Amino acid sequence: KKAGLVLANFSGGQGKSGVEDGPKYMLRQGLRQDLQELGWTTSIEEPLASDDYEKRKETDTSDVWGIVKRPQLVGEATKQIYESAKKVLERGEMPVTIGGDHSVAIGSIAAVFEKHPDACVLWIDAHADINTPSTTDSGNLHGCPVSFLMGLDSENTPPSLQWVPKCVKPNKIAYIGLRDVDAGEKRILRENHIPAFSMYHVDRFGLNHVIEMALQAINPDGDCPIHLSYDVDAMDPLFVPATGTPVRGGLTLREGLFVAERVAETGKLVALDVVEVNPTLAVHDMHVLDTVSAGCAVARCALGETLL
Ligand code: DIR
Ligand code: MN
Ligand code: MN
Ligand code: MN
Repeated sequence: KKAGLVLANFSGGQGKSGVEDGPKYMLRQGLRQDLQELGWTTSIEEPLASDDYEKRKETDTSDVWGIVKRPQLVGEATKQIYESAKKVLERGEMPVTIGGDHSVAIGSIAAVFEKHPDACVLWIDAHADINTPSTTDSGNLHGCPVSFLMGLDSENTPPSLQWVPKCVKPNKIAYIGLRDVDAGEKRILRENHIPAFSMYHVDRFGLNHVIEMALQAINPDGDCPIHLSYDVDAMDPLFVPATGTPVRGGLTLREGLFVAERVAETGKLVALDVVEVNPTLAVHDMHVLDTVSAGCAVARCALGETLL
C-alpha cells in the first residue's frame, strides 16, 4: 500500500485566494502520519513548485479566452499535475491529489485514465463542474473540469486545454451531493444521460442506496478501477465552512465520510482528489479546524480507516 500525495496548491480555477493553502493545512494537520498509521507508505509530489502560479494569477490580466478566466494558467498547472500523477501511477502508487480548486482534477483524472482506460469516476460535490466555455456564467474553470475530460463542446476548448484527453464517457461518471447546478449543466447532464444524484435523491432514497445506484450505473460488474473526486463542499457548510462556494443543505459530516468509507470497501479505489479546502475563508479558527479536519478525514476514510 503506497500513496503518492500530489500537492495541487492551485487557486487559478476560481477567483478566491487561499484555496492554494489547502495542502499545507492538511499536511500540518497530520495527514501524512495518519495515512502511515493506516499502513500506507507515502511520498510527496510537488508539481507546481517550479513556478509561482499565485503571482501569475495576480499579475497576468491578459490570460482570458472569451469569458473564460486564466485558461493558460489552468492549462499549465493541470498539465504539471497530470505529469506528477502519472509518475505516481507508474511507481504503482495511488495518487492522492490535495487541492487546490477542483480544476486540478483535470490533471489527476487524465492521468488515471491513461493508466486505467476502464476506470470510472465518482464526483462528490454540491456542483456538477460540467460547464463548457459556452455555458459557464462565472468563467471559472473549476466549474468546467468534467466537460474537458468528456470532450464536450470541444470546438470551444481554449488552446491551452486542448492537451486534455477526452477520456471520460457519460456512463463512466456519477455524481452525488448535487444541489447547485446551473441551467446549462442540467441540460448537459440530461442530454448525456449522466447518472447524477442530488440531495433530493439522498433524502428520497437514503445515501447508502444512492451510492449503490451510482456505482451500479458506472461500474455494473464491480470490476472497474474507481477515481473518487471529492469536493469538500459536498458536505454542509455547518461542517465544512471554509470553502469557496458553500451551499446549504448538504451532506452531514458522517454522510460525507460514509461515501468515502463505502468506496474504500469496494477495494477498487485507484485515485483520490480532496479539493476546495480554503482556510482563509474561515471566520474563526474553529472553522479552519473543522474544514481541514473534514478534508483529512475524507482521505483517511477513502484509504481504509474504519470506525471499528
Ligand atoms: C458554478 C459554481 N457552477 C460555476 N461552480 C462551483 O462557476 O460554474 N464549483 N463552485 O465547485
Ligand atoms: Mn496564500
Ligand atoms: Mn467541485
Ligand atoms: Mn463544489
